[in-house]
Amino acid sequence: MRDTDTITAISTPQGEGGIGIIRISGEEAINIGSQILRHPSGKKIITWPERQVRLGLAVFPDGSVIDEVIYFLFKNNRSYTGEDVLEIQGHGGLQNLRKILNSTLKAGARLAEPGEFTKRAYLNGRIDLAQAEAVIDLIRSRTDLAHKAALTQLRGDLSTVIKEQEKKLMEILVPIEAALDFPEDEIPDLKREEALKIVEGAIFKINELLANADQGMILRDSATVVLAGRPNVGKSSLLNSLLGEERAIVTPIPGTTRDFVSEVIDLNGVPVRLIDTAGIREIEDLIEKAGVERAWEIIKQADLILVVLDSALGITPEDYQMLNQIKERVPIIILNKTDLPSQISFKEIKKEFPQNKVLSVSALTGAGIKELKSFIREELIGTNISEEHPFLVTRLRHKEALEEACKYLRFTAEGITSHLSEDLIAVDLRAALEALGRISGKSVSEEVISQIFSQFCIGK
Ligand SMILES: Nc1nc2c(ncn2[C@@H]2O[C@H](COP(=O)(O)OP(=O)(O)OP(=O)(O)O)[C@@H](O)[C@H]2O)c(=O)[nH]1
Ligand SMILES: [Mg+2]
Repeated sequence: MRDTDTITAISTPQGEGGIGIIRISGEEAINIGSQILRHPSGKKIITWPERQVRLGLAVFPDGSVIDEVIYFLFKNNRSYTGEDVLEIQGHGGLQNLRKILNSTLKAGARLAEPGEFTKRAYLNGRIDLAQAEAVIDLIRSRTDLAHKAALTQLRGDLSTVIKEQEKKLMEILVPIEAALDFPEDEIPDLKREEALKIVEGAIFKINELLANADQGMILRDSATVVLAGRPNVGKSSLLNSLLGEERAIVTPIPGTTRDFVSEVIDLNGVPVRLIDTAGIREIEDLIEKAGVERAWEIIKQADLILVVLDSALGITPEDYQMLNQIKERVPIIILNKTDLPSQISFKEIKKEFPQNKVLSVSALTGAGIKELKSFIREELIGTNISEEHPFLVTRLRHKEALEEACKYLRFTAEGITSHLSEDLIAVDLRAALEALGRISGKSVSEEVISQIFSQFCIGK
């Protein structure tokens, strides 16, 4: 379904600002502009040159003046949406921009839905679905690396790889389908060796993309890292130290943290949601008990668990109990308070927990914190992601489509080698292409599209 009505929205954040932008897109953009814009002299605007910045007045359709503005027009074949787009830059400020917006509505525009400008860009073929998704990822990116990954996708790197593979696979499918549709024509049999090479090449490429999809999703969405342990071991102090600010309350009283505290930190480009939890212990106090239950829920869901121990106190039976309880999650063991005389031998603990990484830090002095940060980063995304050109699959939607494409390509390859009939090979090949088409948006339902664009902000 393609909406053709003309949409309008304030595209800049709502609040005070030097300027604020209103965008109008659709067939009626110029007509609406004629009703709500005037020359600085107050005269009506007759000519609408493309891509030229003009000074003017924003008015209500009855002629009363709202603001002094500049405006410019992009014609449909050279605009973001692929339609006529009129952009009006007024003075930033809620009242002012709302008045201009109201004027566009009175002149016949409809308020845009979230992401509708980008949705139109997609529906009009300006960008594919993966690129549209990259637009919102770029806006939402929280770190430099996440920003670069989104930009790489926006500029079409993922789309290009997918398109290349689709094109090659079509070279196999088209002659098979032609032979099926026109059996009387002389269409040469499938060149099985060549076809197998193409299919195996596609599998290889897709596996390359899948290899770092989990890391890509962490970059886009952040990973959760939880600080867990007995009361008073220094979890909150560690959160503050990693964050570089006094965010969580720290006291010498065990049971200080009740509800969890969560902050996003930027670990050299990797966004990490760090969560400080209530100290785990058997307790009667209802509030603390609720905090402990919540801590367990967070621990269960975290991508990475850091179990903090008080090295000055030694390992207690509660520490052992906790470490054993989450053994299969292989938590990282953090020996804190190493500025004090230690009761824990590093060697011994390594011997007792050979599967777990052990790190020594002091939240108080900051010793070992830098190393802990690099360690968490490496645990989450490894070391082989390009800093300058992070080309990664960053969405579960893409990962699942690639996995499915790969599965059907393997069937296709098996079919080719086991001399399956061409019509059956074509079934698997079509399924693989359908899965790949979901990434670019060629084969997605209206529902998926709506769901993707509903995550956008209004005006984008
Ligand atoms: N010497 C020293 N003291 C520390 C260090 N880290 C924390 N402490 C102290 O240990 C006490 C408890 O610290 P918190 O950060 O509140 O400990 P917690 O694990 O969050 O405690 P709960 O919230 O009760 O679970 C405070 O008095 C801190 O100043 C450290 O590295 N060295
Ligand atoms: Mg605490």
